[in-house]
Amino acid sequence: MKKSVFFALIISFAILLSGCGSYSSGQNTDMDVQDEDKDLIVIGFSQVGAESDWRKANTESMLSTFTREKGYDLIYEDAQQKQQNQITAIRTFIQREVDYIVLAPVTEDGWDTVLGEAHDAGIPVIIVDRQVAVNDNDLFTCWVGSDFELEGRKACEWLRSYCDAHGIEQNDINIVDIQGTEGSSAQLGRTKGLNDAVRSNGWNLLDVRPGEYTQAKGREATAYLLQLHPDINVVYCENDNEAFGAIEAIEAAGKSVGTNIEAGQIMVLSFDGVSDLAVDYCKNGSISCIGECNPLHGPRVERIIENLEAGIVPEKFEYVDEAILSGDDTITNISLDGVTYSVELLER
Ligand code: GZL
Repeated sequence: MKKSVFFALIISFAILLSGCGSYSSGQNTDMDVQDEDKDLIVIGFSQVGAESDWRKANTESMLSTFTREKGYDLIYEDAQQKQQNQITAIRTFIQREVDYIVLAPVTEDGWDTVLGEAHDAGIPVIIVDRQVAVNDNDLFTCWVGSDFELEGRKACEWLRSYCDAHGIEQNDINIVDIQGTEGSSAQLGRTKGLNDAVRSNGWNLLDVRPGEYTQAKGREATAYLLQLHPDINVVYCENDNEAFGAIEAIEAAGKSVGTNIEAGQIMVLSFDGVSDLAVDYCKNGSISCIGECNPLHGPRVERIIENLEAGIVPEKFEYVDEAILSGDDTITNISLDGVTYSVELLER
């Protein structure tokens, strides 16, 4: 038996025992690699976890793209939001001598050493979704994902425009930020988008609490802030699952969610727009505006790998285009830096 297969089995059992999810679309976890398996492109995919609807859709996009029938053996590892599990998975991929590593990094920092090991092993690393902050960008081949700061700026520009259209004074906005996973690109970008808008529009940023992109933490954080700040009129949730929790907390506090903040409703802003529930909430006004965050990176990564297989160098950074969603027709488009973005009206 090949030494690499033996090591793979030992490490795979260790990973399974550690509670991480593990999956392989190919058959090379068998003791002997089948002849036809030798032609498969082996991809090690380290995913953040399964913390949100967005993440599950992102995982599904990858699993449904990289199938054995299409010539791939995808080895998928769910890190359960722990960077150390991702580092362990990457080292496993290196030892299994995969052809490509795809990393969806939980946070930006802490990748130099292990990406250096992959680089030394000559394995191309494709970063998806959130970014990595490394001393040498040659440690990864390319990145594909969202412009998170632009997502935040667009949602805030929608709010600013909505206030103007309804005669609401900008300095009457009392907003709190339910942040995503601390140190992740999505959190850093969406938070910066909000903080810049607070300064330029004269809003009152009353408080900030971690929501970790989950419904439970979103509910807990919002309930806590409602007790501290009874004058909140906007809750800025850094993803939909936090927004679902925030809506529960607002309603449990005897208040109502909606766009009519002049009448005492609390407006909820959010990001992703992936689940039917989020779309329904947007249609009925429970969520006033969603900054779309597109999770379907599977085909994008496949195109990158096809290009690499053909010797074509991919773009170093590839940003995906994303919309602004609302069930309220007050604002039909917004402009930022001379670029106009239409608001996609979700009809009830
Ligand atoms: C954004 C992604 C974020 C989503 C959350 O691309 O990293 O992580 O907005 C997810 O829903 O948990």
